[in-house]
Amino acid sequence: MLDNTAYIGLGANLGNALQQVKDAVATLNHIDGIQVDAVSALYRTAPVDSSGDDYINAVARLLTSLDAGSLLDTLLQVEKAFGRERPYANAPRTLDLDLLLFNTEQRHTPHLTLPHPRMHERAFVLVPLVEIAPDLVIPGKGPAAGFVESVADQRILQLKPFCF
Ligand code: PH2
Ligand code: MG
Ligand code: MG
Repeated sequence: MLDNTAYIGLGANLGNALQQVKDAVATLNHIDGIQVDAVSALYRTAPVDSSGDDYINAVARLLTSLDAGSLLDTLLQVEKAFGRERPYANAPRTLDLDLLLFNTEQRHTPHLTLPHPRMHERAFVLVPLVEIAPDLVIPGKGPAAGFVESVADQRILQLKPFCF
């Protein structure tokens, strides 16, 4: 049963970033125990605490039978399959899949912090997230929409609706 609801952030700024983000959504939807329930538009965004080209970002809502740890492992496997390398922190990447929210879980472990600790500070997460979940509340923080104004200085451009 797909009893859990997760939100993930997708990002890429190396190779054919736009195609990789689209292909990643299709790949996730094909995995047993994961169903992609909604995807935001694709966005072009300025790198935040990072270098290289502009990013392509999106946010997806997943329904899943996996627990948070297994979902995280799966996301890391998909990143690897898309050629992800980690030469240094926040290096340009072919694909980044971040677990933002898992149900209303709050946890802080060495491998996984929920909600994602910086999600409320980043336009490239908040804007696509609020697009697909306007009333979403970030556990321990408050309504996601309430943070959008505070990231208005971060450049983000909606590219096109996502079809999958
Ligand atoms: N991801 C980061 C760091 N900076 N900037 C943008 N615009 N988009 C990202 O996905 C991104 C970032 C760390 O994962
Ligand atoms: Mg990231
Ligand atoms: Mg990541």
